[in-house]
Amino acid sequence: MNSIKKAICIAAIAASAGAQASGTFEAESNDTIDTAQNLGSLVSGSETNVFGLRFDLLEGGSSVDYYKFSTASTLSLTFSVATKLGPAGGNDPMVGLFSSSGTLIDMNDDIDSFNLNYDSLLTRSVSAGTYYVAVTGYNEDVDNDFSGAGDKNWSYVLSISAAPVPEPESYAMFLAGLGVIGTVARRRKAG
Ligand SMILES: [Ca+2]
Ligand SMILES: [Ca+2]
Ligand SMILES: [Ca+2]
Repeated sequence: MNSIKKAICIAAIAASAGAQASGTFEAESNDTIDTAQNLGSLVSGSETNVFGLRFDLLEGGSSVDYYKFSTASTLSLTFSVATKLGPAGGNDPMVGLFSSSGTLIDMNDDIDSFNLNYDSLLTRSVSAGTYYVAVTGYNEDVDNDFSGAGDKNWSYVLSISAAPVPEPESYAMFLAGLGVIGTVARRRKAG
């Protein structure tokens, strides 16, 4: 392992060790944006997990589950919806990110439908503000349907990870740093 790789590894381990993980259970009724469950303010390095249910037999069980959160700065957010049977081709969740006014910003159905992984994964940079994330099931009759129809009768874990979005200056410094390393390496080779 060369020193650059080592430095990157140490940085990655430090970043993961610094993550603040928290967990909670879905609270019914969170079936509309107006009654969304509040997950609070997300900060860089945090990981928020929600254990939720989408079962016919429960009150509100086949509705969309809405969660509300805010961010105080620009963040790169990763939303993952994991079901027990998703990777085995059983359960089929969808995840959607909505603006404070309820407009769908972005969504994901399947991580990899070709390999029968029907769980959901979405990464998106957002500026400071209030947002909603919704979990529902894939509806084979209507594309991107967040009405609550669609696949159901499964439990899920919704995970939201928040990471910083590098500023343009950091990119410039990073590239400058690589340039210096390259120059040193070339000099060493030449010498
Ligand atoms: Ca539910
Ligand atoms: Ca619900
Ligand atoms: Ca899916």
